[in-house]
Amino acid sequence: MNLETLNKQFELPGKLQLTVSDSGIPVVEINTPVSSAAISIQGAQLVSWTPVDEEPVIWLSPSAILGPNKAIRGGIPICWPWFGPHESDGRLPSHGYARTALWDVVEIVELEDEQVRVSFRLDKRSVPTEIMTFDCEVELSISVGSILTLDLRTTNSNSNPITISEALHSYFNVGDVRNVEVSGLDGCSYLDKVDAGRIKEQLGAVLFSQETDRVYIDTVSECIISDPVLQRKIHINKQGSLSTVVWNPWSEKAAQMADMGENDYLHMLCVETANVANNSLTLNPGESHEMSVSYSVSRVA
Ligand code: TA6
Repeated sequence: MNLETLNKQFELPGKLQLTVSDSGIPVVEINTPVSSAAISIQGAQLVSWTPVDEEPVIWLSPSAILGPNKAIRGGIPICWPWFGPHESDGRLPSHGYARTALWDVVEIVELEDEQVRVSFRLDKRSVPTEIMTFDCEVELSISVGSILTLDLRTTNSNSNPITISEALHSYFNVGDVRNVEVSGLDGCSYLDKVDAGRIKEQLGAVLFSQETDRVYIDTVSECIISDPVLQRKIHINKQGSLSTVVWNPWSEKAAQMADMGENDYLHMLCVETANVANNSLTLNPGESHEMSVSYSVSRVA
C-alpha cells in the first residue's frame, strides 16, 4: 500500500491524512472542527475518537502493541467472522481474522455536519489461507464527527450458506469503572462467561465490582454508560444487532495481559455491539447483512 498514492487519492487537506505509525502500520488520521480520530489500516480498527472539548471516548491501552498480525488492545476491534474462540478449531485465532488483516481504503467522503466517512474492504490476500475458513466480502464504514458511527456489512459471495458471529468490540474510556453503570439491559437474558456460561436475567443497571464478561442476547436496546467521574453519558444506539457484550477483565485477568498496565482496567469498559451465540447469522448465497452502531456523548452536571 503506497501511502503517497493513497494520500493523492484520498487526502482531505487539513482534515484527513494517511500516516505510518512507529510500527510501520498505516493509520488514517482525521482532524475536523468537531472531533479527531485515528484508524489503523490493519484491522480497519479505530484506535481513537475524541469529540472537541471532550475526554477521549474510545480507550486505547497505554501498553497496546501495534505490530503486524498483532491484535491491538483497545479501540474498536472487528471480531469477524467468528466471536471468541473458534467453535471447532482451537488453532484458529480468537475473535476471527478481520482484526489482524489488512483492509483497503475504498472511499473517503465529507458529509454534512463536518463528518468524514472512511470506507474499508477486507483484503483477503492478507489473510493466511489456513485461517480463512470461508471466502466472503466484508466492508466497514466509519463516520467520524460529533457522533461516531460504524457500519459492518457482510456479503455471502459463496455458493452455499455461511454462518458468522461478529462484534464491534468497543473499548470505552471511563473515569473509574467502579463508579460506572450501564443501563438499557434490564430484564435481558445473558450468558455469564465468568459463571460457566450460565443463562441469567439482568436486574436493573449493570454495575462493576469484579471480572464481568456477559453476552446479552435478543436485545436491540440502546445502552447508556453513565460515568460520574468524567461527568458524562455515552449513548450506544445500534441497528442490525441482537447481542450486546459487556466486559471488564478486572485486576486478576488484566494482570495476565501483557498489553494492559496495572490499574488500566479501572479506566476501560467494553460494551460491544454484536451478533453472537444464539444470535449468530446465517447468510444464504448472495445475501448481505449490515450491523451498525452510533456513539454520542452528553454532559451531566
Ligand atoms: O468480548 C469479551 C471477550 O470475549 C472476553 O472474553 C475477552 O476474551 C475479551 O473478549 C478480549 O479478547 P482478546 O482476544 O482481545 O484478548
